[in-house]
Amino acid sequence: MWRIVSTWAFSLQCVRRGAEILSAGGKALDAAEKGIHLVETDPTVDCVGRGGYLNADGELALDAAVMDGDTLKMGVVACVRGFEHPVSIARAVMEKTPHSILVGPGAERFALEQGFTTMPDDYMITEQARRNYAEAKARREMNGHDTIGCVALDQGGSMGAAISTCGSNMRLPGRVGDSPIIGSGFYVETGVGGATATGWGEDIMRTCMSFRAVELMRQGLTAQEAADQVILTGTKSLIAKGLKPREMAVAVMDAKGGFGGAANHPGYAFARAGEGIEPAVIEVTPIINIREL
Ligand code: SD4
Repeated sequence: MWRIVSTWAFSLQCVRRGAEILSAGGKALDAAEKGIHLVETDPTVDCVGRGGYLNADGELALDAAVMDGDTLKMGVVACVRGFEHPVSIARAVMEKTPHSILVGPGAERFALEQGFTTMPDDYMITEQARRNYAEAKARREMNGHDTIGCVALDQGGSMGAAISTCGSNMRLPGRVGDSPIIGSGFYVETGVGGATATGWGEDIMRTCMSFRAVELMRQGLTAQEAADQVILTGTKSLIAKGLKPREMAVAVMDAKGGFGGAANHPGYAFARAGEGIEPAVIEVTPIINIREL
């Protein structure tokens, strides 16, 4: 039995690629990483890799992570510039170093040493990204959606997770969101489950959303129950502290291959596939709607 789930409708391409790998007997982490490659390269996805949102200095700095559910090892890179596949640099951090996280110039130097090639700005930064930047700058506004996070379960029963993002439009240079933060943007443990988050990183980090979803599955909740609960309680916790919650959403999978997705806003969907389950996008009805609070 194999399964794969990932955030947002545009990740159907990731799920399809992952499904090919998993159905042929490939590993969970390979499916998640190789699926995410397609989205990192796709210039139309505006919050991942090439074509992603620019920071306040007009630079494209990327964050990514991988986690191996068998070993609980992870690899993370943050604020790397000029590389098409930060998710694979993150995997090299996990596999080739004694560390878990490399950031900025150190991560870029490591990537070059590992043989990753840099890509020029005129390939990585699209005209649309420059237009988004100019508009957001004029409005002095930070915005942004569309991180890809992916959890996979392979035929050997192993689980893996991976995530890749540029973060929000007009973020301060050096800003890192939830995506590459263990337990916030991603978490997976073979035999228990995996989760990945998307949305307003500062809020997702406050509630350690992905780790909490996995802990709920350890207690016996299904993926869908865990997804609903972390979004609901996370949103309510922020309200109880006097904060105005921003958009948050998750894609979750339990160790039995059950899928879950939840959001605190309309418009979220996740993609999923599995043995005997055709790749498809599942629209999510918000479990709580911040726009109506
Ligand atoms: C971040 N959570 O950097 C990411 C952005 C995101 O959908 O998920 N957008 O805060």
